[in-house]
Amino acid sequence: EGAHWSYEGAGGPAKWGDLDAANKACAVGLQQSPIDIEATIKSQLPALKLRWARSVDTIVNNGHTIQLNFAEGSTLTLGDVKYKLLQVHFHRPSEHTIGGKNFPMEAHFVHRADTGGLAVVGVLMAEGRPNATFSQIVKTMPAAEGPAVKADAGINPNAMLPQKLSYFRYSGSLTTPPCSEVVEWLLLTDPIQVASADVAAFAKLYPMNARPVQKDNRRYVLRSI
Ligand code: B30
Ligand code: ZN
Repeated sequence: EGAHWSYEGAGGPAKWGDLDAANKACAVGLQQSPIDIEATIKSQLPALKLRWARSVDTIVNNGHTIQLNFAEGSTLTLGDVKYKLLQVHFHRPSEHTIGGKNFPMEAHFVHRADTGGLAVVGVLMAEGRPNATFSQIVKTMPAAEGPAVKADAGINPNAMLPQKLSYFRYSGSLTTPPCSEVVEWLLLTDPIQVASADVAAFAKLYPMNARPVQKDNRRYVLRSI
């Protein structure tokens, strides 16, 4: 686990590019994430075909977030590309901003294709009605950094999706070192609601684990119709 980077101080986002030769993209990449979503282009985009099973395997506090790892068997199909669901993890506050505004949290469902390309489904999290699945995650998350432990079999990733799967799409990067520019970002337009007490419990472990927004350079953001 890359131990030296952080969200504040000497190992903070402004220094990520200098910490390791492998992290050059963090400093010089022109397709970095996250970004502020402002002007978008309405487009006929493929539907997000999410076929997620209750295949959550382990939960881990890895020192920069809480992450749930999935067993084989959950997929995302986008047009004719098929991806496997690997993991979901959380950021606070949201990494993507909408018109300059962030949300209390953001979930990242990370998928990988056989070609190595990643597709991350981002879900913005607003405070409101409790989400039973997120409550279950918060209740069982390890308080200290350590090894992955078996996750509660009841955790259903589908219950952390809004009703409508409209999305913003743009080409970007991992939001953590090495900031590799291999990510097709699929940020859902509609947030989910979670209990403010659950956000507060997450914030006790991770008060701030969001990279600042990056320049869009020559990129456009598409919005599904
Ligand atoms: S994100 O969705 O852009 N925030 C990775 C995947 C998705 C994002 C960021 C990073 C990733 O796979 N990173 C490499 C693996 N990690 C180990 C890990 O899973 O937790 C290596 C590392 O960062 O040092 Cu920590
Ligand atoms: Zn993330």
